Amino acid sequence: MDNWKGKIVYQIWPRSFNDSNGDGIGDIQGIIEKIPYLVNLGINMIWLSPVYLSPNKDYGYDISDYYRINPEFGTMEDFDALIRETTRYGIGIIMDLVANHTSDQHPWFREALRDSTSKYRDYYIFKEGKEDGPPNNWMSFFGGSAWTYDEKSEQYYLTQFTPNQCDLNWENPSLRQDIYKIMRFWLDRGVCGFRMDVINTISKAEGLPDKTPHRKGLQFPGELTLNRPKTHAYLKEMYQEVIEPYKCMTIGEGPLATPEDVVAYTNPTHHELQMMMHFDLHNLGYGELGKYDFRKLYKWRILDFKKVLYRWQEMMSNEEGWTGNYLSNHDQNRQVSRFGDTKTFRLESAKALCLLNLTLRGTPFIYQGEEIGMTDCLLEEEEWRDYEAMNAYGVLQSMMHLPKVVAERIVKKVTRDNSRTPMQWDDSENSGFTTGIPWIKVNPNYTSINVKSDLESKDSLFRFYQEMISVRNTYPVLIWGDFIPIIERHKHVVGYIRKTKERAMLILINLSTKTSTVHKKDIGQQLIKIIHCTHDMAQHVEVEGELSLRPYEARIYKIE
Ligand code: TEU
Ligand code: CA
Repeated sequence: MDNWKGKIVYQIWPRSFNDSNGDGIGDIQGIIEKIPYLVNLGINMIWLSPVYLSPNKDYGYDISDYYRINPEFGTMEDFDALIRETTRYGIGIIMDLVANHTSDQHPWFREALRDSTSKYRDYYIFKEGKEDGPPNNWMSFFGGSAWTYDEKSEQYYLTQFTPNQCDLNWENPSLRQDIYKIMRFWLDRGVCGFRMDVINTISKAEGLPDKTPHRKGLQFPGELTLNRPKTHAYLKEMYQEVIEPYKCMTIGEGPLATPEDVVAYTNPTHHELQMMMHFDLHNLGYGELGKYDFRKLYKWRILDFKKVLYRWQEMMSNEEGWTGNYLSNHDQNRQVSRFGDTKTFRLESAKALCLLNLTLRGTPFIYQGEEIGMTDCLLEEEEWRDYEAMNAYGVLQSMMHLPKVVAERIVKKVTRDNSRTPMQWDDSENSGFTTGIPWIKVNPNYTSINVKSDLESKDSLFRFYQEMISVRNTYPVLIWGDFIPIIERHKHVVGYIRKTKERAMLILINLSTKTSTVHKKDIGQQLIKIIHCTHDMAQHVEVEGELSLRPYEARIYKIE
């Protein structure tokens, strides 16, 4: 089943990709229109963020029917057409499997509420409260208590994300069978596999105990709901029931998973998942309570970035784990805004980050719009759309006692809406995304940053992505090779070697806004031949024994 690991995945967040009928919301026909664009880019797999029926409290991650397509996005016929059309071009689709929770509008949950003796009551996690409130002190991922109150039965139910996303009880074997049934349904329709939403939190500690009870206030449950032994047992069962028989692709989302956890999930001999995404690069500069903990001011040093990167890459390489690598997605800032430079070196830094992602060990994920260097979008309060942001805005003021202006600054900086603004196709009104009123504001920089003008430019980022995809496909060492870090203490340049028995490649990436020098003796390789570079090499002069990299310059060499 290793064939999936060599794929290049493009993530589509459908609501903001392409609107075909002018209602301001991206849809499946809109995706079909853009298949030639994706074929041209060179990707061979699409991760489709949820398109199921959903009341959209968390934009599709709150599912009310796993067997139906949200009418905003189209019909089941549209979906079948998407599968047909992508298959023609050898592009596979992976669906988003959101199986830690359902929407509170899902029939299972409605039945659980209506009749507390129904079998569906045990599909969820209901519990009596304590005298002074919820059953325990767990904090939700989005801030506030992780419990929601049901007045009718005077019990609480667990909601680790929004209060409308009810955690499922994976202890219940019949619930697990229902999840496998959903998976088989979509696999039989022709999807190639699943990206599994927060799959590392499906098992909760027995008895649902308080986290560090001596501390006051809500606590993030941490190991009480993350990466538990039973999660591994459930995944092994899922492997037997669905993954192995269908030979499907599986990528787990693993917030707060450590390299050790990811090896446990993904080492092929364990029969669980093929790959997992971790959050450690994205969490750089966050305080210990997560992204709305602003105490480190979201600052990070290249050396910190390298340390995290090297630790993960080396561990996966040595222990046969496998990561899905990404620098942005629908939950994170745009990558040039987060890890690059949007002022002077937008294109250069976008290329450097592309070269990084496409030369790492693991499977690269490209998030819609990153191939043209889209940036974060400044949104005013009335333009915010995401629950997480709006909730955090309140929590920062009420619980952390921050003045409104400061809370507002923080939200604007880290809100997920930053990366959810519409795809910028051209410089016509609404960036060519819709002929109607877009559901969320279009980034005003669409007049200069858009697909059309990028393709017309001699410095096209899209073409750089094409080239890097083809370099990766030409040199399998970039996919399968071991990862060996070099120049570990260099303050600006990320350096590593990818190596198999047959071949070795050297990668150097200047992540800084300054020209930086690498001494040839420090890389320990004499005969190197350049394969690809973010910058024009023609008039570049280098001193004997040194490699000098311009701001955000990145290069791949073949080691002879
Ligand atoms: O994300 C899980 C997750 O860890 C995030 O909620 C993260 O804490 C947050 O985005 C940081 O800003 C997945 C989905 O990708 C996300 O869109 C959903 O909201 C969430 O699960 C719940 O389904
Ligand atoms: Ca539409």
